[in-house]
Amino acid sequence: MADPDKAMDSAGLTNPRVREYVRHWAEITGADRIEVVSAADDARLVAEALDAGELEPAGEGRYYSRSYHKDTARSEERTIVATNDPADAGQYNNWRPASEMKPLLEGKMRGALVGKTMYVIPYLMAPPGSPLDQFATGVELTDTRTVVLHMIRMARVGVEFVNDLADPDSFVRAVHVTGELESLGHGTPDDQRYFVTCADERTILHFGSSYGGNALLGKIAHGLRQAAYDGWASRSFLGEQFMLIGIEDRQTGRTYHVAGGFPSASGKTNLAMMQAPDALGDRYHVTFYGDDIAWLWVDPDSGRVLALNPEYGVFGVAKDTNEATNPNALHSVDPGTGAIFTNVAYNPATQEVWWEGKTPEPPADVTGWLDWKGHAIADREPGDDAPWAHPNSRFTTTLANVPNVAGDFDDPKGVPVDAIIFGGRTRDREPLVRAITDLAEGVYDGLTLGAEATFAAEGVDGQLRYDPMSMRPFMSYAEGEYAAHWLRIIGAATEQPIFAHVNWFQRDPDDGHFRWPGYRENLRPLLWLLQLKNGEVTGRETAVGILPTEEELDLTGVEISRADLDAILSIDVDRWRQEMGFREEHLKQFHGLPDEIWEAHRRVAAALEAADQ
Ligand code: GTP
Ligand code: SPV
Ligand code: MN
Repeated sequence: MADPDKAMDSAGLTNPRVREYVRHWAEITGADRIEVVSAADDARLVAEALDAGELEPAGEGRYYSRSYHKDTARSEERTIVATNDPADAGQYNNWRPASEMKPLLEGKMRGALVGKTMYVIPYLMAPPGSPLDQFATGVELTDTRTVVLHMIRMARVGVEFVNDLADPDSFVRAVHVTGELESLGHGTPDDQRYFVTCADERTILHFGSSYGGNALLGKIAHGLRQAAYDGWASRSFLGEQFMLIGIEDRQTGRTYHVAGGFPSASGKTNLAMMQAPDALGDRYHVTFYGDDIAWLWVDPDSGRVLALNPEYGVFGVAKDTNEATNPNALHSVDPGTGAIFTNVAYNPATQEVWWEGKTPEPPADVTGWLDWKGHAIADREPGDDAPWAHPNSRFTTTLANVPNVAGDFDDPKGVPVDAIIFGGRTRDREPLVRAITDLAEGVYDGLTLGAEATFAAEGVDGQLRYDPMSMRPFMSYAEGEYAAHWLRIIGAATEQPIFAHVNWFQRDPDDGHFRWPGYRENLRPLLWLLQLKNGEVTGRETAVGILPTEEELDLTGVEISRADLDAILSIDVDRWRQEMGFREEHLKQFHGLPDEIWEAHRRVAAALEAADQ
């Protein structure tokens, strides 16, 4: 067994409570070696991972990794929030008593690191010095070197973040064990995987995966689930699955900030890395603050809602990322960036990577190419058109590599939020944008956010899989309380952000094409929204919010048909009336939902009843 004190002494880790925690888990896991890591260890760890075959070279200063084939995404059904109060159980958080889950996980982790190294990763989820610092510190313990390398890219890592805590005990205890992936019974009744956040004890215990959201505990488990819980328990902030951008208007010299919740794989990274369309690029510039998580609070001095991105990097979807859709994403993983690609296609001879949509066609010469499972493309049976890359293949890169990163992305004081938007993949009914000026209606809109059910067979036709504020997989306490907390936090601002629902994904029912070109063009409805907030345009009132008129929306250079434009700028009253029934059922599941939310629902329903066809 390792000597934890020796490892911590030599790394200069002095926080007595962290030392106690490391000793405790070193004993339970039986680790042979302990290594305390800092960001400065990156080059050495990369070299070790290359040597061990855990990473492969992907061109100058870039790396490739392949997962176990059943371990390629978060597993919502194996994810649990455990606390000591049954009242914390909600519709989506999969609540269990902490007294049941802690011993179970401890049992799985006991002896799991015999013969292995336990890496100790002290981290900070926030730019240092922010008003939310007390919620941002954590120490992840992991048995997996590539998890360390991802954490160094995705969070600020080093002993300096834990040594001088005002309260030495105020850090999240985040324990991760990958285990023996082949023998975990993925998807069987005997599934051994457990991803547990013991929220009221600020302890995270994840067993059975080395995939991003399951293994980089600073990100999803701490940055979202734990932060959402802490923000509520302390009545002080919101932790949300939000992107965060700046929009600079060079003509007026003003910069606006927009935060937005979109369910997983619904366009946050793409929106945050957006390049203004050519026709607007001289005047507007979009800057990147964050693409997956934002923490929001109210500044008592200015009365504004402020937001920051607690992360230090991007863990982005590779599929369909190309020069046209998202040049900034492509250049954020250029040679020399230290980027890591996971589960894309790889050519060891040329060290190239490829994914569906990177180019219109896959490389014509398939010599040397391996699909994401490591099988040679050249050996495929004729007609085998399985994707080369896993649909959830990802790239990992630090924020500083993102070409449009905001100059002040590292500023701990946060940025004032002008607008909060929600959007999901909705093939009909939802227009391009509808603005909402009332707080309760904005929160109601977030709570009824949804995306198309992935499998038609699972859902009622036209019914969404609701994903409140895009937090369904990350919800850590009961939804009624969650809604009340939103009203409380944003309601404390003296300058309210404007709300909006956006939809880039409406389709033509006949041939299925996207009615709106999306990607870079998405700036246009956002500019309209900010003009509406400034009183520069008035829009058109409807039962479900204010829509832009065609004249108000700057469409210079957009190629869109008359039929498509009419469809995305109008309301289908019949479909909306049907939707209100689904929403009612959805909201009824939440106990303790504030009256303001029900009143908002009834106002919208009544307006729809009164609306013309
Ligand atoms: P997570 O990292 O899972 O939280 O996802 P995300 O919300 O950041 O989604 P991301 O930006 O990675 O986009 C997911 C997929 O949606 C990608 O394949 C994109 O190409 C596609 N996508 C993003 N924006 C648009 C758009 O405006 N229009 C269309 N048609 N597709 C888009
Ligand atoms: C998501 O799934 O929403 C992500 C990626 O942002 S991860 O949670 O890491 O899978
Ligand atoms: Mn996400």
